[in-house]
Amino acid sequence: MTAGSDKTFYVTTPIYYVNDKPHTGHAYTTIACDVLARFKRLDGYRVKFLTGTDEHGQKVAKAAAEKGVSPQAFTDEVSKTFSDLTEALDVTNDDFIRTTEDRHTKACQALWTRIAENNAPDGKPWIVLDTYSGWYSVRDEAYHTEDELTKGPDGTKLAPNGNPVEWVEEESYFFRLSAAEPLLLEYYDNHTDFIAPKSRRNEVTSFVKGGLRDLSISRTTFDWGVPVPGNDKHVMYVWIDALTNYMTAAGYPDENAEDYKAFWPADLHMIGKDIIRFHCVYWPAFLLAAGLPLPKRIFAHGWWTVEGQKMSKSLGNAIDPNALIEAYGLDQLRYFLLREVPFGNDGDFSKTALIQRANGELANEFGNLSQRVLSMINKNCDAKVPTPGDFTEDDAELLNAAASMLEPVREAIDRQAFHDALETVWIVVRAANGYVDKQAPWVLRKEDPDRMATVLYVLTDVIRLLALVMQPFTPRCL
Ligand code: ME8
Repeated sequence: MTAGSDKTFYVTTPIYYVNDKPHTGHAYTTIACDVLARFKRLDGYRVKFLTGTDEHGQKVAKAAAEKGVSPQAFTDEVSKTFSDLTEALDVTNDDFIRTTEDRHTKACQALWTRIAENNAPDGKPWIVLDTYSGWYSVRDEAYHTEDELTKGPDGTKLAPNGNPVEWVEEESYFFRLSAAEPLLLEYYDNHTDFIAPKSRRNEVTSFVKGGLRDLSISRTTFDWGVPVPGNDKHVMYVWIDALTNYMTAAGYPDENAEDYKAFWPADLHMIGKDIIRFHCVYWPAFLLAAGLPLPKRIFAHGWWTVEGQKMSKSLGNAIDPNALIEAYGLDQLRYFLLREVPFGNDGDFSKTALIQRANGELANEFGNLSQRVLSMINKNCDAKVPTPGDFTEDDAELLNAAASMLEPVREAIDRQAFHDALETVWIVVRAANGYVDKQAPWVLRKEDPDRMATVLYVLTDVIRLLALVMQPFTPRCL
């Protein structure tokens, strides 16, 4: 990291539901952000990388009640499973936020107050008190309209993703999301990189064009949440609370805080495609209403299935990343997840594919290249990088390929196209292996030791550059 660098980069994962057991889907998002954070640090940026746990809401209150403990005691215990995961994944987050922290209550209440003080373009306040009646999915902490619901096999009503819903009728504050519609569409139009990939951007735009309903943003039937300022009969709707975490960690509401000035607006919110509506519609609408800067970009990646089925606790097929790390190694898992599927697309997880990538590419291609070169240097060059003679055309070609790899990798990283970055690296790995075979330094050892020294020098330099660029992806073995 460059000390005092004025280039900053702030990247966030979603904050994970505290009472779920971490699985490989969560690990995927976190690893992707870690690669970005590590890459940017190496590239001279001052980085802030945030992850954490989402701890309020009806779902958590219910889970705590089932266990017979207070929600606070419950979250204190289970939040650890996610902070442990960051360690197991060797991720370099700079902060781990828990939404039950005081700093967060302060930020949520300040943001709410600021929105409540403002009027929408129609001259009416953004927040109004009314009554909500409708369907709510506790599992998703999301409201659904009647026409969005589907029917389960036994005739019960279900959310579009199959989760159960319950009827809710209570006094509630509403955020007048409908009044944000033109502001959002204008914002999307003027900021074409705001939502990525492009297919998601189109999806969001057409959703907003289809008309937005006002959003119920407080609840009165339970109290496990941030109290609404000025009316503590209400707690905030958990998504308002959750989304605000990104600003809490940057020091909000202290807009003079060093972190706030350096890191807000965030450069990137990384999310899965399941929570696009919350991040690309609600969150920007809240910030527009508050008159605060919006994050620069939101990238929604695809979804991993396991043998064609959704990865979930209820199906019992959620893959425990710890078990994969134990069986195959962390770097192998990190590499596989980012290499196997173009980032943004869905992927189907299989152990065979993981093994193939790890053995075929990491071990046989890169590992073998390094092993062959380094052991020859060890045996024949006194374990020191040899001094080269004049370079041939083949030498120059390979050196040049390695030296010009960084720019396209950097560009791919900025598009969150990890698969493109890795493919760029692998073109050089393969070229280096081709070069070893052609130059055959083991033959030169006897016939032309000076030429062998040059060949080994060239290869060492190429391996050095490869190792540097791979460090963010596979930080342990390289
Ligand atoms: O949604 N494939 O938390 P969450 C890929 N608390 N990614 C997956 C995945 C899968 N099968 N399953 C989960 C929440 N993910 C809210 C977020 S943010 C202000 C609040 C990843 O614990 C993916 O990134 O359900 C998804 O968006 C996230 O986990 C959902 O985590």
